[in-house]
Amino acid sequence: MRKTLLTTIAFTGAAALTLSGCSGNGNADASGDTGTDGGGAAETITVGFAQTGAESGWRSANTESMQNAFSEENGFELIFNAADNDPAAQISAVRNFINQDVDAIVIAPVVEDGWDDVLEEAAEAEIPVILEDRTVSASEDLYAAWVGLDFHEEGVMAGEWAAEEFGDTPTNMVVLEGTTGSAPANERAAGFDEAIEGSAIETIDSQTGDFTRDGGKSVMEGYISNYGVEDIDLVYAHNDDMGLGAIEAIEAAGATPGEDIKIVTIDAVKDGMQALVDGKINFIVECNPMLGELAAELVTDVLAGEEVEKTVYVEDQTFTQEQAAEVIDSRPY
Ligand code: GYE
Repeated sequence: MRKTLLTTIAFTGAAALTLSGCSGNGNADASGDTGTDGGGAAETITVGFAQTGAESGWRSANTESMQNAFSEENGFELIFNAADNDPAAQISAVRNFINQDVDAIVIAPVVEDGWDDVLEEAAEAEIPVILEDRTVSASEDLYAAWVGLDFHEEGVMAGEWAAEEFGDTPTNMVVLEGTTGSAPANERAAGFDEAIEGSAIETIDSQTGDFTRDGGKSVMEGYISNYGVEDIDLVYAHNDDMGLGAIEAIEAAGATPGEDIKIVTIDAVKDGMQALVDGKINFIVECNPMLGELAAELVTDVLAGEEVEKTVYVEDQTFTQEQAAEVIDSRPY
């Protein structure tokens, strides 16, 4: 599998992109103009960033990381758009960036499908596109590079924990899915299902909570009223925020999250880690949101005409309650 893993340590240094494996040839059409003038003095690089929205703690940390990396101090002018998780609004934000003739466009795509036309328009306008966080189903030739996480592997790690925890004990699981059609929702579901194959865990229901705390809470309330707290053993939430919403619903129903109903989530943001330390969540798979520096580096390199790695994966880890207690105070998000 073509894959490059970067540990969190890499975020601090300029050495972050010491990569191996397949080198993308970029995209001749999408390589665009350079961000420096002939005389050597750096020109400001104007970047349009189409963020998904502000649905979760992960997203806030990711936005902050991007804003810090694409700062004026670092030679960027960042035009920021958050699409409120609306795919059509996000595509029109990208069209606006093309009309404004920005130097480069960075997208955290809400959903995987539907990108071909606007990515072709960017290529025609010779504006390189770098994807961060989520992936698209469009051809790799339509963007210069992608940096993010291995969502499938995150699902596998969550599922392996569940299979280990419940073993052969018949277990009723409900799932709180991320945004329908998004890469992390698709891949975290598939990875988890693979890992629990052959176990006694049965998925009794699976619905989207849209990666939000409110969404997780109201879907969980529905599960509780349909099945009763006593018939639900395990919640798999595709992110911490939905798990935190589920905790509220479980407590409101008079049950104890983490004991009566076990919870496994993905992200490892502050509030999720606190709930893990408090025993309300049982296991968390990390999803590192600090992608700004790597994205900025890719933008700079692509604009300079350098060959960049097409696919840059950042490594994730997992946390038990004890591990969370050890690191919670030192984590940046
Ligand atoms: O897990 C979730 C956020 O795309 C990896 O989006 C990201 C996901 C993250 O809303 O909290």
